[in-house]
Amino acid sequence: MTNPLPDQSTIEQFERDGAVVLRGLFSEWIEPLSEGIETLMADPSPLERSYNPADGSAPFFQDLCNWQRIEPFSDFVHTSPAAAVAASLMRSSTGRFFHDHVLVKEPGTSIVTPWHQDQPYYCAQGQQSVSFWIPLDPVAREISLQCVAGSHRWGKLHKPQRFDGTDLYENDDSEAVPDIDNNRDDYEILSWAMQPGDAVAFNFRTVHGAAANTGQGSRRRVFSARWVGDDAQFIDRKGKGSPPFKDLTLQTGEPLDGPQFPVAWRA
Ligand SMILES: O=C(O)CCC(=O)C(=O)O
Repeated sequence: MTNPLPDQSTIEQFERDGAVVLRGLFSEWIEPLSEGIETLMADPSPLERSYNPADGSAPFFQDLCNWQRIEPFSDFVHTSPAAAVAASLMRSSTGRFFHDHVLVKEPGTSIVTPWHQDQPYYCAQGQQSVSFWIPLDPVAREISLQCVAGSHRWGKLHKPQRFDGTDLYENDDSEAVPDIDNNRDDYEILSWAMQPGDAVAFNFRTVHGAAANTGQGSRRRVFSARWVGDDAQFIDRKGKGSPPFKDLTLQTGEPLDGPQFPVAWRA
């Protein structure tokens, strides 16, 4: 492909809004990532956390941290343009992989992805971060990822909750995410109709969510790849975060380094 690196205005948009769409960046990765998701769904990991709606509608499959055992995911981490593009968006001299997350909303599922920020779920802190939300199916704007422009600069981390509304951490008295759905006019909400190969790049602090997959009549498979930059440090959030990284011996404030977090691109 031609030079995949974002231009200056894309980087500035990412910095200003906390989210930007990148068209066609991963077109060559649709087939391998689709194969990877098929392999994963046939043999999910212990971290699988799918939701089966009480109303009997279709499930919302989720699984995390599979890049080391699913070859196409590992290839993506090491050989796709993602690491270099991530570093460029973050203005970092390194693109360090944090983790992968597969999210498949089967047609008809009533599960809404509630508004949230990712950073408080993670054992990572730092300003340099980016998630690539990569749909492998066409996604209508109504059910696409939605991001609140500028929310990564609100200066606070809101209470993380599981997608079923339960608190992630015990005794967490942090502020809940504001009621965005009932006050949509107060916010600039960014969302895009997506084609396979496109990606939304967003900061770990950006407030985001997504509608249920009712009405579209087809699957909404997403491969999400999350990256950190030079300033990434480990943080112990005093609870089982998501993903729950086992076997880490890092202390709060130490660089987020180790075989689980490979540097896939270096200037
Ligand atoms: O795909 C979704 O429904 C939500 C995605 C999300 O929350 C994320 O990638 O952090």
